[in-house]
Amino acid sequence: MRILIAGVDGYLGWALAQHLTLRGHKVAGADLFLRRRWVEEMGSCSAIPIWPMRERLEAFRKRYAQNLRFEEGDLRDYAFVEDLFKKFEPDAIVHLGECPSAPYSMMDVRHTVFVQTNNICTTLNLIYAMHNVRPDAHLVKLGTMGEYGTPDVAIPEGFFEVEYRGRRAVLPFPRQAGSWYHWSKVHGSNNIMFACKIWNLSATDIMQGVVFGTRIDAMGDDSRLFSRLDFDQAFGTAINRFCCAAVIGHPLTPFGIGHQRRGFLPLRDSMQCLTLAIEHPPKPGEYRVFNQFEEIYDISELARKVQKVARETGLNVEIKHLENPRREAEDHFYAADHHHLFELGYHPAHSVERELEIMLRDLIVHRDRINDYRHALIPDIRWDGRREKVSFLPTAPRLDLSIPSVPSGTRSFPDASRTDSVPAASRAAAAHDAVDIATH
Ligand code: USQ
Repeated sequence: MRILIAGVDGYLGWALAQHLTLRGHKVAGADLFLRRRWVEEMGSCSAIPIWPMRERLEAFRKRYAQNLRFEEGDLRDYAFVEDLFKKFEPDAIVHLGECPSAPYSMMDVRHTVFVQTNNICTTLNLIYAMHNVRPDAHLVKLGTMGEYGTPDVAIPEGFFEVEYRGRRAVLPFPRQAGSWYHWSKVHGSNNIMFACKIWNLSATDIMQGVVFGTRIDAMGDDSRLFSRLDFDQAFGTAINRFCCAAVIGHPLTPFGIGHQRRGFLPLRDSMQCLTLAIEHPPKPGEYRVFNQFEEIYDISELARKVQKVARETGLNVEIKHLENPRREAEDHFYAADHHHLFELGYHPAHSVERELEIMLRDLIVHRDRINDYRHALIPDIRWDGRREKVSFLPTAPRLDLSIPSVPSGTRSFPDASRTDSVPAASRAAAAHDAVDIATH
């Protein structure tokens, strides 16, 4: 298959180009290197050093015995995008060319407008180029589980059946995003769904959870093939930040009560899932939604996992809760379906602990580099618009036991009613854990 990756220089894009090439696909990529600039703007750097594109391409040629066709350009420029489609004639387009950061989008009006226009515009250009040049191609668009927010009911994969005033219909599940960035993804999803309807395009909208991990097997040992890994407040995701903090002895930082639940998946599984979606395209005119995550965890539980694996690796690190810079539920119901990818043959590669072990080993060698930027671990971008560093909380905040909770590490919820009845004992245990953390 001929696959175009929009945003090939990023955390996911660079790994995916290699994974797909190994599977025998012909890959081309485009990028404007904005991610490199955004992280610099955050006063940080990638924990794993990354090379200029020229060196990356050379290493790629050496390892895979073929060229990765690369074009530098702005996906907001329709002429550039159409030209790319005409030259490469893709069968599938993977859209990773967006600004992926909630905090970055919350900084001020300039950043909000940038993130929304960038993300909406790049998506519109890609769907117009599909319509005009490659109408039979398949768009694989990276959405986010964060489009759904944290509703008090189980989350289906995109659509659900509703009965209202005696009539039934299958409708898109309501989106309740938690940042301007997450809303930009909702707008992108709506635009793609509409394009499929009016132009008979096919698209898979991937609602991906929080990704973590330093490597995929395809990369081998050539450092020029490694993907970036960020740990700053805006571009570092929770587990990646915790692992970078662990190797420099910086406390792990759940925000607030720390019982935010999210779906997580390792980088290597993200590659596997994206590949499954690409290799099993939908029918013409079909807009389908996959929820892409491996397991649901709560942030404090993850911090404890990182702490445990770090201890086994000889690193002692404490967990200290930070004042939450975001406006979000800190302890809430969370259950989501994710059948589609398992039905296509998804097999999680490793346990979370095994993946954490690999990450910590990869990161320890860059300890000095991370330490030089340790200031980037403490957020100052607040959802109320202020720019002011948050403080450590003196003790871990306690759980409010009136809020229904679900067990973590849960995989699939075909029957939503199953998740509603968590025994009070589990909630009490969780509350006990919260107190325990404070004593570490
Ligand atoms: N969190 C902490 N401590 C930290 C960092 C984060 O408690 O040091 C909490 C956040 O408050 C949030 C949760 O962990 O409740 C996840 O935060 P995150 O920064 O790992 O992820 P998020 O901002 O949601 O965004 C990331 C990616 C984004 C992707 C999204 C998937 O940056 O591109 O869309 O994960 S999801 O979260 O499912 O929406």
